[in-house]
Amino acid sequence: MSEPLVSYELDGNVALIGLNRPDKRNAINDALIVELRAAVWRAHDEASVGLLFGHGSNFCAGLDLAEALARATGKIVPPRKRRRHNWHEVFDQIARGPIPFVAALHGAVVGGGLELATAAHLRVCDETALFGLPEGQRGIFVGGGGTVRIQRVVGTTVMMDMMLTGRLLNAAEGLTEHLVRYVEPAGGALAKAKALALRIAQNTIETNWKIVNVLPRIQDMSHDDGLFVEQLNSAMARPPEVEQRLREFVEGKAKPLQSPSK
Ligand code: 1HE
Repeated sequence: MSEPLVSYELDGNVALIGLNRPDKRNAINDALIVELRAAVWRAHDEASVGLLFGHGSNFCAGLDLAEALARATGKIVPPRKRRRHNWHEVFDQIARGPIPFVAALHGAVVGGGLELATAAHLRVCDETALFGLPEGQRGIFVGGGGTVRIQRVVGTTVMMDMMLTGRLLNAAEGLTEHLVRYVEPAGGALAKAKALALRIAQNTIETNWKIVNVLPRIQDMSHDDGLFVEQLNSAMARPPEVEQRLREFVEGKAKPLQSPSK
């Protein structure tokens, strides 16, 4: 049997989801999207946090250009279910599903690879990471939610530059432009992402759900509507676990907050 295009492993309550086409730099073809979709849905069912990473020397080289060419020249027809299984659906289920996702990035994080990475809620890279949007050079356009998500992360000025010139940003630039929150030495992104995922998994499932679902929606709202939705969410009935956590703090038994350097 051939290797899966997406690996899946449940480590405690963290779902490790690995793009697994290293010989093609984890380029995303239709078959990979179908497997990624299944992995994300499975993580929703059984994990508290998802972790995306790439096998081999890169996170992801974006759209499979060979398959795109074959499609453009009529050599292959898109699967009938393509519309329902497309990138937007899967990436949105990462970005606005029930659990947070962390992405561990290294090597090429380009085109659709960057779109996938920015669907995750927290991104870590190592020093080998290179971020780019080479769609302009390939004569195509972003199609995995990049205009919505990447533009929001880096701002229009930076995204315009990345798309018009196709220039790559290194890890330090990625940090400056908020593509990542943490930069690790080469080879260190996955371990750091796992540590972050484990920490996030200690939050209540309800609060994590609110963080990843309420924040982006409030960004789309007016000031007034945003405050109203915040109030609704903060006033929502609290499960018993919350009472216990509040009591731990009030009784001086809660763990101190993490120091900023960690
Ligand atoms: C691929 C792809 C791919 C590699 N589709 N096959 N993405 C891009 O424009 C990026 C294209 N890729 C690259 O620029 C480079 O491959 C990398 C910088 C990512 C890595 O370089 P390197 O030297 O390590 O690998 P390589 O020798 O270029 O590639 C190794 C193999 O992977 C080779 O196949 P092989 O059969 O000759 O061994 C490459 O053809 C294959 N490969 N990248 C197909 N992308 C929904 S809209 C989203 C739009 C986009 O994503 S646009 C960005 C597309």
